Amino acid sequence: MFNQAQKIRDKYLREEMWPSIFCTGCGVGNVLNYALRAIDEIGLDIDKVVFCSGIGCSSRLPGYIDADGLHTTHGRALAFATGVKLASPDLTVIVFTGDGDMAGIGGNHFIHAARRNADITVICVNNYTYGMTGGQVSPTTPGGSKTATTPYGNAEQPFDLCRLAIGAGAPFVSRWTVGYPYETVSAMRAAIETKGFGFVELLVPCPTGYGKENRLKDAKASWEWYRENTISRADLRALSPEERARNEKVVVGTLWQEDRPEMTCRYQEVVDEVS
Ligand SMILES: Cc1ncc(C[n+]2csc(CCOP(=O)(O)OP(=O)(O)O)c2C)c(N)n1
Repeated sequence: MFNQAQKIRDKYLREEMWPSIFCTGCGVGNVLNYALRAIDEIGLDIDKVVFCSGIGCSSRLPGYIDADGLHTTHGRALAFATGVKLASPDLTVIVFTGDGDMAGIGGNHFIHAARRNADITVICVNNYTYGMTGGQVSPTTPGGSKTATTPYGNAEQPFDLCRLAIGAGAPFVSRWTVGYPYETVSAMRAAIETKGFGFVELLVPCPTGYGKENRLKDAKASWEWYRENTISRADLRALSPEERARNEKVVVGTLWQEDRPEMTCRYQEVVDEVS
């Protein structure tokens, strides 16, 4: 395990960027670890990978990777990523984004990128809050949760990002928490290997921005909450119909997989037809 961690560090990280900006107990570093392991397992040439991100703690991830990256404007990572893919279809394009970045200010880009189905991988770090700016309510904050801007509890209903992605046309959709390392690495691999819009939502603790308002003040309590409040698809299937109907836990697993025509190929077909 140590050798593997050392290998990932030496091969992919920009050590001059350390220490990271992440707080104690934050799960964003784990997301980076899992993504790099997925890339390593596939055997991608890192010089042929472009990382795109918007603005937020999670969007800082490309800066730690010794590879080409676009740290863009808030909510616009998917527009940049689509442009990179259209201009250079041979590159692997991976987006790191947050729930605020992708589903708040970037919500419209999200649904249209899924609809267009360009061959990009989107890793959305859902920490239920705007972490970087101090823990405000986000489009995924659970109902009733306290945040800096909902001190009496969030009265709104959150987005289910995976259902949104499926509805908009994404051909690969998976959700995990950072407490499932092997499953997350596999899901990231599958998303990268999908010829089209591969979406992985990761539920990630933010003890500083979200946890402190919601009685998950330390890292341990935050991490345990994610384990206790999620259930895998396999475990859900094993329940009786009555238990399944009563389930209130967040379901994790690969939620959707289908083949759909990919955007850059469709464009190439149009070009070939008219030229
Ligand atoms: C146009 C614009 N509006 C607002 C901001 C302020 N801002 C910076 S990060 C951020 C929220 C990021 O939240 P999220 O994407 O969930 O990332 P996290 O920090 O939680 O990882 C906001 C609102 C900005 N930088 N640009």
